[in-house]
Formats: sequence, C-alpha cells, structure tokens
Amino acid sequence: MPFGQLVVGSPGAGKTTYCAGAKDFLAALGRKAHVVNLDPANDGASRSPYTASLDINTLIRVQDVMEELHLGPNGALLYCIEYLEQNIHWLLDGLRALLDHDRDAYVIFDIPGQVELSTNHASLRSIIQQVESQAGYRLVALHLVDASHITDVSRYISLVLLSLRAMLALELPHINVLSKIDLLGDVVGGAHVEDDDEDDDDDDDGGAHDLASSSMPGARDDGMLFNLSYYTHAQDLSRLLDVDATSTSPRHTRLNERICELVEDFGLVGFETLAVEDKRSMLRLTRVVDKAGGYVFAGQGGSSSSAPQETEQERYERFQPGSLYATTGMVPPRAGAATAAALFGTAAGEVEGWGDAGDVQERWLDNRDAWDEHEAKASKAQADEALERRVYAAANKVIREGVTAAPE
Ligand SMILES: Nc1nc2c(ncn2[C@@H]2O[C@H](COP(=O)(O)OP(=O)(O)O)[C@@H](O)[C@H]2O)c(=O)[nH]1
Ligand SMILES: [Mg+2]
Repeated sequence: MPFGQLVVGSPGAGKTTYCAGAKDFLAALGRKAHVVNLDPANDGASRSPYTASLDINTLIRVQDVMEELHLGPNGALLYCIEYLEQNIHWLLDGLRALLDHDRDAYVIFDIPGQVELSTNHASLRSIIQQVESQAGYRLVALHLVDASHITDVSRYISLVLLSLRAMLALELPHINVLSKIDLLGDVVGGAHVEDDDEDDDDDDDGGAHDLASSSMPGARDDGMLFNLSYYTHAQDLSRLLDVDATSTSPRHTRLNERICELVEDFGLVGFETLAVEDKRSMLRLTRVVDKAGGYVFAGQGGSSSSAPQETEQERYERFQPGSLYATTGMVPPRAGAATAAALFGTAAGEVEGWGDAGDVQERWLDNRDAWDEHEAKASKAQADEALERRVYAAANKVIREGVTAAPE
C-alpha cells in the first residue's frame, strides 16, 4: 500500500524546503521518496531544491495562464489547480507510472501556498480524494506554519484557527507544524523569561508562564508570553488573552475570545515543531507522520530476512559522531530492508525520543548558542575523523602497491 504526505501551508512557511529535506532524510533512512510538485510557482526559474518525479509545470504553467487569461499570480495559481482537477488523469497516470516502477512509491506532494486551497477551495480536496481512491495512496496532511507567528497573540490565534480550518477541510490524518523553529530565538530575542519552577512539570497548562505576575508587567513585549509547550498544545487559550496587552479594542478582544472558544471546543489543534536542517527534528516529525498515516503498521516492501547484512564499513559509519545512530540512537533501516523494525517502536503510545516542546525549547530558545557550539564541535570531529581515515586508506594503498611493486 503506497503512502505519502501532502505538504500545505502559507507561502514562505517552508514547504518546498521541507519536501527537499524529507526526500533526502528518508533516503538516508533507506526509504526512497518521490516529490510531486503541484505548485506551479516552483518552476525552473525559482530553482527548486529537489528534482520532482512529477511536476505540474509540465501540465500547465502559471506564466502562460497569467498571459492568456489576464489573471494575477494568485488567480492564475488557483486556475492551475482547478485545471489539474479537471485533468486529474495526468496526475493519476504519473503516480501509476511511479507505482509500476516501485509498488510502494512513497510520495511527498508540494502544494501551492494559497491558503484557500486547504481551507475552503474544493479542488484540492477533490484531487486528494482521487489520489486516495484511484491510485490507492494513504496520505497525511502536513500543515506548516511559520513559528515566528507565535510571538504575536493575534497572529497565533489566527494560525490556530487556520490550522483547525485546514484540518476540517482536508479530512486527512493531519499534523500542524511550527516550521523554522530554529529561527524562533532570533524573533524572540531576549524577551523569553526564565522558567518558573512551579509551572514546570506535567502541569495542565503546558508549562505556561504566568507573566501577569512576572517581572514583565502587562506582558507587552514582542517575545513569547509562555513556554513553547503552551503554544504546541494550543489549549487553555484564554490565558493568552488574559496576559495580552496588544489588543486595544474590546471588540477585537471579544472576537479573539470567541475564536479561542471555538478552537478549544473542537479540541483538535496541536503542533509539532520543525527545523529542517536538524536531524533530530526531522526524525521526530517522520515518526509522527508515519504513525498518523499508518505507515508504521505497513511499511515499505521487503523483509528483514532478505535484508543484506551490514558491512564493516556501514557499521563503522553508524557509530560516527553526528550519524543518525550517534545523534538519536536510531539504527537507519537499510535499503531493501523492512523498515518495520525501526518504525514499530513508534506505533504504541507517545512518539518516543527527542523532540517534545521542552527539548525544542532547550535546543532553540534557552541554550541555542551552547548547542550550536556543541554540534559544530561534533561535526568538526566527524570531518577530522573522516579525513584521517582517508589519509590512512591512501597511505595503506601506497604501502601495499609499493610492496607488490618492489623488486625481488
Ligand atoms: N532557518 C530555516 N529556514 C527555513 C526552514 N525551512 C524553510 N526555510 C527558509 O524559508 C524560506 C521559504 O521556504 P520555502 O520552502 O520556499 O517556503 P514555501 O513557500 O512554503 O515553499 C526559504 O528561504 C527557506 O530557506 C527551516 O527549517 N529553518
Ligand atoms: Mg514552495
């Protein structure tokens, strides 16, 4: 059974970067993935960071639509998706060709950033339904939102509402993601406050700081008002309004209150986090996606009994600093090997390993510089080690050849 991800979110949220990163990351785990570009804005000119296995630009180009129908960029992009819906055979034929080649072809769809596509426009939903019913794919929606929005109360509330709307409209297993979390420290600056011990552990408010009683009166600041876990849990939203001093209009406050109540009534919204360049972050998200979509219960083809044995060289590399194993303790599944062994561990209960909001806050907000330094050292040590090994190998080769060529 083929699986895939549908990557949606506003322009600039990091969808295309994630698609490229996920393709590479899954390849490193021994899982071949294809990116299907359904965003006509990712044309050759914008130098996509991945090579798409299928590209909507071969079906229709946004520039042509703008010129022929005299539409602006937004209208032309929507037209392209409607055109795709009417010519869905192009996509289904392309997917079938991928599946003919690889019966479990894992696919990541890069979707245009027009928010209406994933909230109230019918075409994307119809395309998804046909991909699922006719090509047999099981998809997970990954909704990326720029993490910098959480630093502003109104923007955070709108993104929570937007996430809820996308969940209801797409009708897929759905994961909301605060993307570019590595940049959040830059946005927050020095505004983040120290942990309050009483609020720290396993409390119902997600570790929220009560700034109403903190040293930042009125919490009028550009920074975060609460710990990251508060924003990822997206519960008890009224607390945010209690400490928000940015709203000057009572009507605006009332509107925000109603939105918060609505979101809480559904009780569906929560967020994962993502820093594409960070292996542990990518691993965590991969596990969450695999679990949400059921991949952990099916996996890709192959069986462990037919899996080739690990070579000495592979075993050596596995233990190098910075390797997936060294960083996360996860053994990368090998090409052709069943991924189930590596992934079944995530099937039950919470997603294990590094990556909850507390870990992420520690890495990217509270001690970012120290972690950057630590990881830079580990990466340098790894590069030095690799260089040393190459030099030894070259020297050994010269010695061996010298011995063989030496006269009797
Ligand atoms: N620091 C950082 N930058 C990112 C990350 N993801 C994306 N970006 C940057 O955000 C910008 C927009 O990303 P892009 O993938 O084009 O967004 P899209 O419009 O949603 O496809 C690019 O400059 C990316 O390099 C991330 O995890 N961390
Ligand atoms: Mg893009």
